[in-house]
Amino acid sequence: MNKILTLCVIVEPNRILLGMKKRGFGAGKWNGFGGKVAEGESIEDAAKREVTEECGLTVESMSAAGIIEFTFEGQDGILEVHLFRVERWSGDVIESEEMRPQWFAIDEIPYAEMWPDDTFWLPAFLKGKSCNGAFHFAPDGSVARQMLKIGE
Ligand code: 6U4
Repeated sequence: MNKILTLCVIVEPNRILLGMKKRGFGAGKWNGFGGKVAEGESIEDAAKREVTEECGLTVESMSAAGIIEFTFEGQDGILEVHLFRVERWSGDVIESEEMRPQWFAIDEIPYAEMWPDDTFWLPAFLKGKSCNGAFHFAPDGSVARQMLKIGE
């Protein structure tokens, strides 16, 4: 079964806000903000809710920036992750029980401590492109197969 997830990237011209996931899926990795879409909730509302829950900010405007599907060797199901570029936000960054947020300079993104697919799509995303694709993970957590279509 497909699980629908959101991933919001909060980015300024020279820096990006990432969160250190403290528990659950992806713990120990720096990531954008997002999570599962709740029943009856729109994907956009879910994305905005997760940003506020995880780092305290309120999304004022964002745009859809692609969909990436993740599959895992030996596991059924697809994670369908909807990417959003957060363009305007308000409020103060606060640490949550789930995430420790931190700003990183664009040339100091900690790719080695992120999901390994991020090295494929995040550089294009940061140039304002949309990213659609699929990544299949090997049991050791590496990317076994991938395809990516970079848009405008
Ligand atoms: P709970 O613990 O149920 O509250 P929830 O916050 O709803 O969890 P969670 O933490 O499972 O959802 O969300 C996972 C987050 O990780 C989503 O933002 C999508 C993101 N994600 C999943 N796989 C990813 C991958 N391979 N690369 C990436 N982000 C990924 O960059």
